[in-house]
Amino acid sequence: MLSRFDFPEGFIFGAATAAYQIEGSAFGGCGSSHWDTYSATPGNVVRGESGARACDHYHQWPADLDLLQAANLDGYRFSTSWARVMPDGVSINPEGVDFYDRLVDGMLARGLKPFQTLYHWEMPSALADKGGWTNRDTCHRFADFSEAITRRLGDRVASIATINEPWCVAWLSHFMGIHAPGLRDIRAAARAMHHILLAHGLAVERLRGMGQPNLGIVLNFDYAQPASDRPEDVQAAARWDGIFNRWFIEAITRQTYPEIVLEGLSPHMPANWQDDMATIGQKLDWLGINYYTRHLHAHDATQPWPHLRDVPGDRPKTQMGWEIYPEGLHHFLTRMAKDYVGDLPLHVTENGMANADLLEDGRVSDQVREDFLFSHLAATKQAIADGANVQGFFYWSLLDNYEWAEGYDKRFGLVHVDYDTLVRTPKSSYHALARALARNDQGTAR
Ligand code: IFM
Repeated sequence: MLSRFDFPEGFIFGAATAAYQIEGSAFGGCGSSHWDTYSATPGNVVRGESGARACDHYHQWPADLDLLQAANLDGYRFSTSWARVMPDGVSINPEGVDFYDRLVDGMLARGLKPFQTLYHWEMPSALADKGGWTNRDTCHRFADFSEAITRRLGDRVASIATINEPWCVAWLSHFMGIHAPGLRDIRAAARAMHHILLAHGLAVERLRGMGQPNLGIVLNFDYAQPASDRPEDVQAAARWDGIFNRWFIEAITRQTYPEIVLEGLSPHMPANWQDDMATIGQKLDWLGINYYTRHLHAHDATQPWPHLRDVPGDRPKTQMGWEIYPEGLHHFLTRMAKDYVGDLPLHVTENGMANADLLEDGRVSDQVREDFLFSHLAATKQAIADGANVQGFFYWSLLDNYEWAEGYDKRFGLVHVDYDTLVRTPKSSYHALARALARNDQGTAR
């Protein structure tokens, strides 16, 4: 079994959450976001569930931070909701900013390094009404938000990520229609694919100008393999790889978009998009990598571009139906280092699994999550040995929480949450991780 001492000195072990998924959007003067309205529309979310109460972290945050500390974690990846900080998208809600101020101080008091994410999907409804990410102006409003919250927290956070998972923000939400705002429109998708990157670039430019250190972005990656060795399927996997895995990192590191994706998106891109590429290509201080699974792809001539059909793989699957494939994490850590970012610090900012966990006699036994976690830690360790400069690993998620379109059905937490009583129960995976991260009294060895 791996332990903290199998990783370089100073490696950060943490857990991650996001505001809408845990806080409760009905409290503290939080404004309406597109997730409040998307979930209020029949058919979008399992049982029409929303983040109105979620895990009530807005009130229970001290106990939740205690759980992080008791697990011997070094850092906490959290997000600051745009709709809570700026309920109408432009003016500040002092109560919201005060909440995050207390939260960050609470982390520091417990020896936890705060890793902040600026956008984990709470687009204020007032800005969604104006087109959200299809509207270029939203990028400038996002830079304003980034500046406002950083003026309050920037002196105490360890790092800031601009956007969480731009692929989900743009493609999943505007092309596949699975997340808010639920569009299935290639033109909206092309605009969002570009504007989310422009928002990132403008925010980095603004924060860098304020002297803020440790700026990065969190990209998600999906291991794309062809369903067969037929050339059409090989090309299909390459298209998916382009849309998911290359579009964002190539824009940031090379100031270009992959040709294989422009083949489909070019006619729908916003005018003069090329002029934004220098802004998008701001220097990063670190890169966050979220990794969960792989997909197999086949060519589907019956569908318009990108002509794709998923084919089920043969590995065991999580409660989400996602294949467990730790080799993919090693692939992306070493690929990012080799092809794109060299020695830039990398963090595994999310990795975890949903499981149909059962609370029995006050305990949750989730051996399958322990195996998942330690196999992905082993893949990370191997990537470090193979030259990737990985400096942190954050498990998704600390708590069972609101899994977006899946509502509260899918449990990703190290800690079980009873959604009726809100009682938290650490699972066996939590205890296994805490043991692996324990130090002795001198803080150096067990
Ligand atoms: O719950 C999400 C999180 O908000 C973003 N990354 C993937 C997780 C699991 O689906």
